[in-house]
Amino acid sequence: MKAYDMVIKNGIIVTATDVYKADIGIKNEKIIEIAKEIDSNSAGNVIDATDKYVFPGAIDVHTHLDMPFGGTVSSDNFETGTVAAAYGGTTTIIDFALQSKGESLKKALEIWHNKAQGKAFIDYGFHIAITDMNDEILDEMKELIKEGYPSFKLFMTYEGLRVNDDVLLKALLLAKEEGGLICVHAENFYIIDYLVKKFIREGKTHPKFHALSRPTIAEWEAVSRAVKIAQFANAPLYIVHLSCMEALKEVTYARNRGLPIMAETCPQYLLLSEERYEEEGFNGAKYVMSPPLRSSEHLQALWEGLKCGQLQVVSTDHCPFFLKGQKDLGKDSFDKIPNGAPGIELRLALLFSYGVMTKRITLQQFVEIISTNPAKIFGLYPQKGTIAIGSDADLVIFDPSIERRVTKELLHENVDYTPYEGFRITGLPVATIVRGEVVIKDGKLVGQKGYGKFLKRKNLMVV
Ligand code: DUC
Ligand code: ZN
Ligand code: ZN
Repeated sequence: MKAYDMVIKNGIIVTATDVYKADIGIKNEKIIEIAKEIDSNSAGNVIDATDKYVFPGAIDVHTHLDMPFGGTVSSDNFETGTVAAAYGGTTTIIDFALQSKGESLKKALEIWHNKAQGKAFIDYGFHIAITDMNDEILDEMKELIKEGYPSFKLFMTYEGLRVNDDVLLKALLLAKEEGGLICVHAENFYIIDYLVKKFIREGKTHPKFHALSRPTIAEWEAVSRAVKIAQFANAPLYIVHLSCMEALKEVTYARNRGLPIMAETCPQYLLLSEERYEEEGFNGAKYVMSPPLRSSEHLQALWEGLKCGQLQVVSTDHCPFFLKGQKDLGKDSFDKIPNGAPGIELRLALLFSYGVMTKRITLQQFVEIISTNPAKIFGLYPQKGTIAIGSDADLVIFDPSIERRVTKELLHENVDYTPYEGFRITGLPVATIVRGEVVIKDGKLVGQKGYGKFLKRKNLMVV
């Protein structure tokens, strides 16, 4: 019997705290040894990682695969979406099981488990998006936290999905008591509703009016309100896809006072600005997402927020829709364009190229933001999110010398465009390993459909 199933030789290991050269020995899905030199004669598989970084598998805590939304369904399912994620170095996703009105949370989970079952190439967990709250749902939340579903999302906007402040307060109080975490999509519904109706009345239907109907003050107000309700409840709060500097200031102010407020941003809010909505014809629809893209001063502020640790995570909010056949549901009016954009595959390459290479963040911060913090916040640490003895052998071998220009053809997302077309990237994953199994190697998919397993989560940490 071999001492190791796999040995990764000569790589530069990067964790949230360290950068060092060592070999990694893997057996039965776990890292069992990290040493200067491991004898690879006793290994089933040897991967040479000379001159390459070895990162803990990246964790994307915000994806929408196979999600009914805006009159259609997001175009990546748990097969295509997890393949694209794996190509990009992501080894775990946490997707959203969306409660339908009048249905239980367990029903939502059953539906989402069926969507994922037998399809995923990488590991996955579920947050539960609560759209219809009552006392039974509060009881269900309690149960589900114990069963490995400790995080819940509430929408403060979107007709049909949104909840009022009383629901937010009840959910926060319960999560505080039971060890769960409430996540919010924070935008003010009434400001948006007023502006959307006004623009439509005035015949302003171009995609750019999507952005103009969701000004930063709508996000700022909702983030500010959510933070204050969390403060009253003495509960931790996680703000998803934060996009503007006013909202960041609210988070920073709260954190500086010691409050357990956490926030993520996404590559689109760091790298794409509102001028994109001016692209010719209907092309601005590619960027119709919520919150919308902002002006360049906001992008700058978000990078600062990452650098200073006021933003703890970069996720993708991957929610792809084909430009032809889906986004064009809103050809005649921006409010009918399904909200969302693809991004699951390029998160590491973009953050490495535009964050690490430009020295906006350090290599260790990069790992913290894409893997360690997501694992800690959402109850996967130290099983995932680090390279340590006993942790799952989820690893990304990353070649920092590869240079590419992004084209849609380079990617594996099931959608007909990428918002990052033409972006220059430096560094790409050359191998993605999930629990000791190679899923991607040298640009080829070698993993097995259905290998990805559902993850129960517990022991959430505030970072
Ligand atoms: N925002 C999007 O752009 N798409 C999916 C859901 C969301 O909140
Ligand atoms: Zn959202
Ligand atoms: Zn989302």
